[in-house]
Amino acid sequence: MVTGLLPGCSKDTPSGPRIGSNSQIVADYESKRRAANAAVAEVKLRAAATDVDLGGGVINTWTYNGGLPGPLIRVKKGDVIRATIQNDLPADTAIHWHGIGLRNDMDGVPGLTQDPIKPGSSFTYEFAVPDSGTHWFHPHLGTQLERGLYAPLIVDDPTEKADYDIDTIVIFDDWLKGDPDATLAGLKKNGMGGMDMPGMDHGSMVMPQSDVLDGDAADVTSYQGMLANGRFPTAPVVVTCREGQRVRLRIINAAADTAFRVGVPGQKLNVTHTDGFAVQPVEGDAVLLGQGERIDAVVTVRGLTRVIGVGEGRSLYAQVILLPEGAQGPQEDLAMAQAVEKSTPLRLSDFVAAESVRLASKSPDVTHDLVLGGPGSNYEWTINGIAFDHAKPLEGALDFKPGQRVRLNYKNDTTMFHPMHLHGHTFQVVNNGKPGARKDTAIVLPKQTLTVDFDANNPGQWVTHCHNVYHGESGMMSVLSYVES
Ligand SMILES: [Cu+2]
Repeated sequence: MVTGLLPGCSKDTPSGPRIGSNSQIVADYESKRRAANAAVAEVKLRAAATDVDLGGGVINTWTYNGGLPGPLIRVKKGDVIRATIQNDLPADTAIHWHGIGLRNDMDGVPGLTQDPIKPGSSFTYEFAVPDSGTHWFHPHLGTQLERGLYAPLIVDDPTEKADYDIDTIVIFDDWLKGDPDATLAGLKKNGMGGMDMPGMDHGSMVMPQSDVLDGDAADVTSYQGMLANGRFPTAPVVVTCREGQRVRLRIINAAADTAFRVGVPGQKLNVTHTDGFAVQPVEGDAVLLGQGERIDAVVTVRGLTRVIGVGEGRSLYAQVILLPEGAQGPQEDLAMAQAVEKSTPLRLSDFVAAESVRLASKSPDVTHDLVLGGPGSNYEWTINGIAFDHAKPLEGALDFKPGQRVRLNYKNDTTMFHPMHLHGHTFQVVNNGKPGARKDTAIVLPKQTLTVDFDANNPGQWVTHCHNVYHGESGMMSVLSYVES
């Protein structure tokens, strides 16, 4: 932990012209990253309002290609993705490729890395995919993620040793009652305190609390239920398996305002990856996923096997069922969900990057502090005292040069946890001075500091922000900018 520095400043901060997303330097790095014979995956996406069956009623919401989740994109490490998105929404949009160390001008941050894609128009993203893992994509704009615009992006590494029989993607989400923009407007109008629906009386309402999150678990209480792969727990997705099969679960938290405690009752999870990067395998009864985080874990099919995610502080759950042929059982089991709710999840400090993906040992060239603050009287959430303004994104930007080892200290000065995400890079958590997990999103607990290191090997301008959609949209976002050496 670094002390004695002004928030956001570092005595070793470099200066020089900033490298924007349209810089030739960004294109040059992509040329080096992209092999001449790289396979190109052609993807067609359409964002539009569609009817979706959540297994508890059909609703009309915004989706990719009519599905919730949207369509899986699956490629190999080193491939190129060429994805054309047709925007048939009544609003601007863009796509952020969460977890991919891609070229900066394809990162999908309107106002910083591209112009928004207007209704009725299309845009083609094209980028090389340098790293394998369990990733996903979604808009980085307003509350659109909360409406259901998200989908998995799996990058396989053909050289990886596979110690499992099949893999299954499990995406957890929280499903709001009502309109996300009205919910955000209600939060801004009423400030803090869970007054999420205009006109609703929250006088006696207890806000969600979580022991493993050290306090407040959420800001919005008006959730209809939790979803796994787009379904409520009463009508879950059932994956047909064979008894005894080892299943690699690729678990993604796509929720806006909910952390999930995920477990498989009756057995341990053998965690192999955090945010797509290998860790030294570790076993636990459950894992905790903040918004935007992913975990890969191997389990064994033993009769009807439930993958359960309980929304922290909500007493609501969702599940995917692994079902051997011929096995039967109740679709719902509240006792099983309660067992997961009471289980002890692995902590961030339990994970250590595998040797193969560990950063070279090196002391930081530049250190930046990011003090997380809020909420203000109009529900502003801040980094270093600044609520991010899309009209002037570089206000408070933090600089470094290509090739530098950068250290970030996320200092949480609030009473709530924040799942902080960094675009375009996978950092390495610093655990009491020792190497921790490689991740791109990590929970910063209230009144705690999370220290992470990364190598500045992907020039451009990248946001780091809270992946609680309501916090990110209310200002908890900042730009990290490369400057020319
Ligand atoms: Cu936050």
